[in-house]
Amino acid sequence: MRLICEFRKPVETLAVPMKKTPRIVERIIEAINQAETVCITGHVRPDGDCIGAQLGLALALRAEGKRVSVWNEDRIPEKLAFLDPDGLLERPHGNGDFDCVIVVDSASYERLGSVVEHIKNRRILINIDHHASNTRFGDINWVCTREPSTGELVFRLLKYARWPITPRIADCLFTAVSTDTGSFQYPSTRPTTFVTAGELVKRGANLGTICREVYQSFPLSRVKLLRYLFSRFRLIHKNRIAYFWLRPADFARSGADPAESEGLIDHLRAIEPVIVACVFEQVEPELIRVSFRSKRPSVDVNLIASQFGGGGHAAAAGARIVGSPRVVQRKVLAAVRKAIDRSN
Ligand SMILES: [Mn+2]
Repeated sequence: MRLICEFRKPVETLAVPMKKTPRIVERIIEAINQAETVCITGHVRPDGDCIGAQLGLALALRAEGKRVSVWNEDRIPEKLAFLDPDGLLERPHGNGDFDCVIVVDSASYERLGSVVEHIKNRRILINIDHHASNTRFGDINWVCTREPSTGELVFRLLKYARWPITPRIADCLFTAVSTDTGSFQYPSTRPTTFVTAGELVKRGANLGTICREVYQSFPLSRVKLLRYLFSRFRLIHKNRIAYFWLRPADFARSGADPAESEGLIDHLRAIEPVIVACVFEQVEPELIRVSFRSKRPSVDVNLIASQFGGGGHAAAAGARIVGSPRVVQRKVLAAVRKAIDRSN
């Protein structure tokens, strides 16, 4: 028995195998090393992956002596506020003179929203992302679509650069990896995702706090949104399409912040016969935000969203569509029906 134990691989070898640093990552490290001022930014309505990747990278670069700004058009969602006790995240302001701007988790430059107005005076733009629909808008583009989260890419960047991963950074990156894999449930989750998560826990990620804040606590206002969802959602196409309209009045009546609509769609997706779930949200009278989730691998919602100028992943995507609610709904649901009928 003793022998068997000795021949077992020690835990250390579980580490994500680090081959020679890829050329693209070398170039990113070089660019960061040469910069004194860095801006780290992400997409509008930031999610756990975006915020976690931004803050994790920001903390690492601060420790390296960089002057770092972290900018998003929208505020940090309440449930992620525990990741930013010092308020590193700010709204964009001024005409930032940055040596280097790093964009994380954003499929296109437009996804940065109003941030683009404030980062024009930059020397270099680095794009780190995992969306299939990424438009390669940076001077350096590290787009790795096999990776289920941008947080995992940032983790690898830190390891390649040998920048220390502190417990706080581990919290940020674990949150990123965990939220973008639906807590390691989406099929995008890979064996290495668990290894990365394990390494982050080893480096001090506080699972108890993260799970309590991110998954096990909701403001009452969000529960009210859920009540609207369950009382008003519609099923069509032999119950294979579920959809729901979030109206401005719903936010007003529930007191919810628009960020709290994040994840509502998963409750529609979970209904048994549903293949595609859609949530329509009226952002402005003639501007509709549509989110899509697909449960069938042959129904690629990234393709559906891109017909309307949006994008994302095969199983989760979104678009912002100009038009009246009635017209947008008709066009979108027609596209979804078509995609389902063509699939097997
Ligand atoms: Mn992401």
